[in-house]
Amino acid sequence: MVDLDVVVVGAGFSGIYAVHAFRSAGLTVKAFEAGDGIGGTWFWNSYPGARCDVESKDYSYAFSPELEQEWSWSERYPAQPEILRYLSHVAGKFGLWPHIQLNTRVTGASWDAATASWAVTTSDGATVTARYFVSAAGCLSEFQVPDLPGLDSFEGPWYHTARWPKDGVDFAGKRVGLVGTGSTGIQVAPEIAAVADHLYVFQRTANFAVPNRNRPWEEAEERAFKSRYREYRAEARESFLGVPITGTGRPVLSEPPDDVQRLFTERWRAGGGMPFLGAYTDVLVSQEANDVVAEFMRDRIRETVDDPAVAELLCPRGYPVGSKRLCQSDDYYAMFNRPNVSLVDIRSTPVESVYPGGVKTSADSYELDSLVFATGFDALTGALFAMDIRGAGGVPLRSAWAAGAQAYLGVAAAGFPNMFIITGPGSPSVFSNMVLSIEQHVEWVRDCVVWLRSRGHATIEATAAAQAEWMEHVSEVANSTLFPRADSWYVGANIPGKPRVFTSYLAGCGPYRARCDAVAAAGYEGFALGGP
Ligand code: N01
Repeated sequence: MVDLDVVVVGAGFSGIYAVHAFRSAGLTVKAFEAGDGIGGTWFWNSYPGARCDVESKDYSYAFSPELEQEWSWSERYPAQPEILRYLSHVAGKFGLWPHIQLNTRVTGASWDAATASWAVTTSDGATVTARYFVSAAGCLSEFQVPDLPGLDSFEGPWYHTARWPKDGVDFAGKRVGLVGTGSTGIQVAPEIAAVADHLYVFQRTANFAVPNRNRPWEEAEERAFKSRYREYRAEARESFLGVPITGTGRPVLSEPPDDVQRLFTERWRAGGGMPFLGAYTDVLVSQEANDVVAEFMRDRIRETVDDPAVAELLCPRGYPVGSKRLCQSDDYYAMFNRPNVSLVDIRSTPVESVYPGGVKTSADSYELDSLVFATGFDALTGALFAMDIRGAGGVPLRSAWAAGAQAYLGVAAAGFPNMFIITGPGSPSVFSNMVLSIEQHVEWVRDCVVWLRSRGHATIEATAAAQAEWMEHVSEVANSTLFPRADSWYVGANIPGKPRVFTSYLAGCGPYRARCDAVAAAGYEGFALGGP
């Protein structure tokens, strides 16, 4: 006797929607969530300044027209607390709370061929069995703290942004060191600088950031927008990034330079990364085109930052703009004009150690009261490997993916029957509006399970051949772009020893959806189906 139809790991955007979707299809489902609240990435990353850089109207569920009409976002870009309120509202509205078990981490899952089910173990010592095992554990869940010699000896408190204390941190009067200048570091830095005695930003790699131009969402604007929300969502589904963007449709290199400067200036003033990088067709495929954008952005840094030496240090070099995740901020660069902020170049003078009173680089020592790490995540595979997942024949997922993650359509792995990964490696996932991609995956998996039941199939498993062909295609598309050129978390370069594989599908959300639908329409082509 199997306990449930579906076990879901995690209660972030994907887990919450998965619970709703499976329940609505008449399946029994339970989600296990390690946190003491729902929200996933938005639950854990509660650092000051945490805000989504996809607009609220896009970064929200599309499955319920009633929900999208009744919920009002207060700002163009949603801040972390507002996203959590939204998700709580969703869980309440659709009656999901009874099906989510908080404070419970999934520790392992083993496939049992005899019963065609998964045995899922949890941190409370329980085991539950289910026909289907669905990971909604997130792409950026396993956070990374650098292995700095002497960190244990540091006398002050230190924090990682992905485990921020729920009661907040008071930096007033403190000398704070911040390590990490990615999307997170760039968001948290101005908040710390506003209250701290002094902020030292330890920068290994300078990052490109476009302005947000965040602002309140006015009622009239909201009303007008909501009157055509359905049409907008339909456009989003077919779009490249999961957000409708109007580009020129022309390569930057074919345009008169004055026109290029004018258009970039307009888009810089309007704010937002997607419209900026999406203005021309060749920016992410041609280094020469990319250089035009990069230089435009470096000029904006130079005109914002007063000290030319600091400005030069903040100017990113050595990788194409966009090939590391483009950051967004209205105040990061200007923050370096404050007298209480210093930029420390740890590329040329690396951190050697942490001592009880601070941080020592090869050039200097910095007396600090607190340290903040915004040093990122073991992306895409980290959360999956944190569980002991064993597929057919007891093979661990870690071994199956030792040379790099492999998943057919980014949703199912050969050797792991009846297991699905929401926004897994090989899908557009982190290169798209995540909420849209989550909904697409969850709905595809739900429809698949319903179909299997209607046909009396007890099992489904991606074939090794279909998976290999898909990953080859993923890599071919990636290699036609500039993305694999940067040492980024996109290729696993931030995790020592991780195989360097680019595992996101870059052909766009619309074409990807069409491919998934075609696979389903062909009776789940590329999957082996088992009998009752
Ligand atoms: O992490 P990151 P993140 N010594 O990996 C540095 C999403 N997100 O948390 O580049 C010194 O991007 C590292 O330096 P380097 C978004 O998808 C979205 O900022 O490796 N430095 C880098 O500067 C994003 O991409 C939003 O040289 C070390 C930083 O730490 C993803 O989450 C907001 C180091 C890590 O940057 C992850 O962003 C926040 C070391 N040993 C996050 N190790 C929005 O929607 C690492 N670093 C706005």
